[in-house]
Amino acid sequence: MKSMKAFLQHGLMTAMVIGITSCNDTREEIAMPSLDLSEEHLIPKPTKMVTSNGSFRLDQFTRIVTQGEDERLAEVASFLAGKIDQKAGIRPGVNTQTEDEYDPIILLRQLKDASWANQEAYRLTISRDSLILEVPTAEAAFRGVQTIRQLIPDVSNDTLASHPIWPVAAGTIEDYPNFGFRGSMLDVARHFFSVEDVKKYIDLLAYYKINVLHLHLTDDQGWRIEIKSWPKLTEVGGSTEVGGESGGFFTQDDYKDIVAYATSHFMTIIPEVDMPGHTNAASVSYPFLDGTGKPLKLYEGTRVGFSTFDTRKDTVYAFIDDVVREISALTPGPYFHIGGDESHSTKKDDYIYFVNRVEKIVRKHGKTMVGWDEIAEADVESSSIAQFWADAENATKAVNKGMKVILSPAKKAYLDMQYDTLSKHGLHWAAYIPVDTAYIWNPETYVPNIPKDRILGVEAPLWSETISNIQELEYLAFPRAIGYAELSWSQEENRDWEDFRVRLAHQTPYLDMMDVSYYPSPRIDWVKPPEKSRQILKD
Ligand code: TNX
Repeated sequence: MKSMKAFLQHGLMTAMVIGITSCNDTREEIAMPSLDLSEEHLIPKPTKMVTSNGSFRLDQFTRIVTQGEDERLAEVASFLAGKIDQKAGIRPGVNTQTEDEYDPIILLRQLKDASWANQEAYRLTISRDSLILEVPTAEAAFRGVQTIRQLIPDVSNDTLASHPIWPVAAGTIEDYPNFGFRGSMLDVARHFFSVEDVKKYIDLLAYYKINVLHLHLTDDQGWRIEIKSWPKLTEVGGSTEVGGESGGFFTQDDYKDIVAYATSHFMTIIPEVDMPGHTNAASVSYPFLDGTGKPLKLYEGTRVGFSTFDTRKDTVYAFIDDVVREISALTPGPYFHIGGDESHSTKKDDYIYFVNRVEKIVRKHGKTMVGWDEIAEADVESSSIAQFWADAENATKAVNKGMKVILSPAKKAYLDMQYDTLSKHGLHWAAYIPVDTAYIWNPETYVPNIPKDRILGVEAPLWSETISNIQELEYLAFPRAIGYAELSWSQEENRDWEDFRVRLAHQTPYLDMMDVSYYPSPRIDWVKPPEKSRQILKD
């Protein structure tokens, strides 16, 4: 009964395609249902989809095969096998010997021709016996695999054959990202979050094709990354957090673990050491860094703008050189974020001098400098990147200097803003940001006069003054982060709030399977997860 209901939920059988499979030496005729690919609740919305009749047979006989020279393709195939297991309870073999030529296959094929729109572009061709994912790179395969995961029904159909089958809608998908940079930021400084918390956040973001995680590692309230040459940063500066709780920090091994996990999800980690303001925790640990001359003590409040490094001391730059060197050596991604925001206690000349000097240090260690939009006031190189959060004039200044910008407008993209006046967590200094407001804006035109090719992408920051555990993190990040994923991946003409809100409503089986404490916004008609996926969870 249950599975029949699920079957009807998933799509009506409008055409029958007869196939033959072997099952324990007996041949079974399987009539695969015709499902409508365009009705699937994919997020982000793909660039182009064409429906064809029928569906792919995902079942215990399905195997995954890889073709192509990129070594990481097999890694992506194993990732997919694991996720199919998590969702359906069957684990396809990867590159196993052919058992039966009638077995359905998922083929990940690398095609290195010039016709690809982009290094993350992929093409999916889904028919009864094969699901073919064609890609230029393993990275693109990883993005396409997220689409495959979303296409697999939450419950099996147990009436098509004597074994369960998960029919995947047939047709073709051609897809590529709107922006190459699709990010979120997590503030682990105001409140510390564990390696496990960060990994779970990576899991959730990667499912929606986010490919950048920026970690705000230091602030007035805490220094959260071990620096071997300056051990007091974490011993002293890592000991507290907002509200007087006990703080914490990542050892270098922890950080390596996070970086490796991100890499296995084709995600770039951007480390941020916020300077010359937001530096109280560093200055309490090593008072020579301080430029305020005021008494120093650990800080557990939420004010900003009271701290600064001494920008005219060479020893301060020697210290920064060590910090940038140690973190850069552990970071495979191209970026190092120097913060640079809200330096209200730094004189303007000192601020400019500081940013110019730190930029050279970042370059010396092989990284591209990123900073909050205020850095555009300094004489920065055109290859550096400004992250627009508050001041559109700064963003324009940056573009006029030839720099690219990351869009994180606080009024639209700040995950720490409350949904409304009733929100349990969050701030509202920039705006209340309900789920629709978060989605209904165009990064392409939000800042007037910035051409699209100057926009690196979109990043949604999650500041942690008001959240101290993973449930609270999830409450603010979800479901809004899912909307930012679509804003940064899907082309403008494919984005539509009414269409999105229906697809978002159908994310509940996934979010529940992942035990995500999302905010159940009343603006969404949430779909409850089917019984069977709850059952799998319990097993
Ligand atoms: C502004 S955004 C800040 C952060 C706060 C955040 C709270 C930015 C560059 N600076 O220090 O945590 O507001 O929403």
